[in-house]
Amino acid sequence: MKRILLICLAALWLLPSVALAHSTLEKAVPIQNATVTALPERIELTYNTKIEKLSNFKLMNAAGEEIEKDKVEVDGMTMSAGLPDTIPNGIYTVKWVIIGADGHSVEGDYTFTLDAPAATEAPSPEPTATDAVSPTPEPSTEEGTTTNAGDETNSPAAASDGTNYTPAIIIGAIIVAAALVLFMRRKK
Ligand SMILES: [Cu+2]
Repeated sequence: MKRILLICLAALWLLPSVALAHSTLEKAVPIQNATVTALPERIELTYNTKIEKLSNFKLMNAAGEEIEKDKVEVDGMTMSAGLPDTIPNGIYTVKWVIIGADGHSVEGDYTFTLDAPAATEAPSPEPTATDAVSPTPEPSTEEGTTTNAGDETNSPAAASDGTNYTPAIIIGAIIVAAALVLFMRRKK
């Protein structure tokens, strides 16, 4: 009886340490729940133990869409992946699944907020500025393109018509004028 009790006590005493033996996320870049003004080059997750190569993570935006990033590299207690140069401001979730040192699969997630000041806001006024500038050249270029388009479809025919008729009319007029001059001269 005493033995069983001891084993039970030992088991109870051991249970929390077994639970603690699961690998857990210890350090993250960007930091959990942080608001960052610039995106780091890589997301880097460091655990309290070595993690297996199958460990992986995803970066999701607020809409739950996965953000494309480089392949996850696992190195000892850390896994990381390079990020795209720019992603829009917003709340992002890092969803990770690891195979810990004890062979157990552990998953978790955390969020961080990207709030880059000028980098993402500057491009939006610029297009409106160019929009304000472009309307004045645009009509002229539009006219240019429409007349060009018209030339391409109409003027070859019109030009060939013109070159067919006008010289003929001019030549005809010259012939008539010459004939008139000759006729007048003969009459004299
Ligand atoms: Cu475990």
